[in-house]
Amino acid sequence: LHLEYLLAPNLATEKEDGQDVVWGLTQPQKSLSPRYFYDDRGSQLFEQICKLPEYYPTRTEAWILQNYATQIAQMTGICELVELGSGSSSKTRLLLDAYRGLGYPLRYVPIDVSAGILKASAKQLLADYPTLQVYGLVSTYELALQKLMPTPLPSRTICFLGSTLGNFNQAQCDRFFAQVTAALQPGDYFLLGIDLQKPKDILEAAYNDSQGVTAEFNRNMLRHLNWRFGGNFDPNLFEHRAFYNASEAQIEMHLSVKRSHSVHLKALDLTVQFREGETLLTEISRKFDREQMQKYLAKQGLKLRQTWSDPNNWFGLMLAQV
Ligand code: AVJ
Repeated sequence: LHLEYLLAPNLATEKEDGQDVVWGLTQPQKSLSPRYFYDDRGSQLFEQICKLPEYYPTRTEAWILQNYATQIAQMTGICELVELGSGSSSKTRLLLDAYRGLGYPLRYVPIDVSAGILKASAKQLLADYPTLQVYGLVSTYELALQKLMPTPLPSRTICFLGSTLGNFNQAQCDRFFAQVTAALQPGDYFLLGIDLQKPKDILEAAYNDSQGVTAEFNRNMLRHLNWRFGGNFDPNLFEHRAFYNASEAQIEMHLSVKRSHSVHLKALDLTVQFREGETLLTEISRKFDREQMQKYLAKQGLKLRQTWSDPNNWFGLMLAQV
């Protein structure tokens, strides 16, 4: 059998895009969706973040997968792997290795808003796993989950790794889980990676790295908006700020405005005033509690089958079943 690789470009509609930008920039606390971090340059910067000494989540989750991927594969049996926010797919390789080791057929559906990184990593995967079938979707999670075709394999596992769930507030979480469970059949699985609560200094260091990569990643969102919506943000007028908000149990990343100025976004017909000292919220990264998450999953109709963690209990990987 030959490898299949299908890319559906621009599934994400531009129309749906701009509206949340207009909304976010006209609220009292200005904000933007973290998915605007991920143009091709942003995805590259994120890959650099994952290798930073201060940024523990990626290597901690990878450690869990290195140790338990075979157990996960044994529990799910033969299944199609759908990955939301697949990026470089480097952690996914640990899962693919486990399924391959058990002699299971490999079918992978990576979903990402960044076409560049999706294409490059799908090509590399096809070269490295000769029996793999890949169906990539360049899309937001919401649209891709609606577009999933029935799988020819006995079941499906939707993977949501890296604690990307932390980007969603409670209302967004509720909506997201409704979309996920709608894309699953009874017996299907959901594999979720979550960053767990831990001392503030460890958390804050992870989002304020000494090399300034996170600061660059944060400001890159403005460059992305400039080319995407014909904007004239000057990234030099914004400073990276990241801190732990303990009462909300979340890291917040802001861009702090150095001096008052206005910004115009042509394609959105929008002019925005920024005051000196005002901040633009670009990301929340929630830190979760295992027991609370288990209860929450149950409320969403997902039965927790197992949780794996690292020796420090810094990160959790949960396998749930519909
Ligand atoms: C990809 C959303 C999990 O919140 O830690 C990394 C993104 N932001 N450094 C995170 C991020 C700043 C990351 N997630």
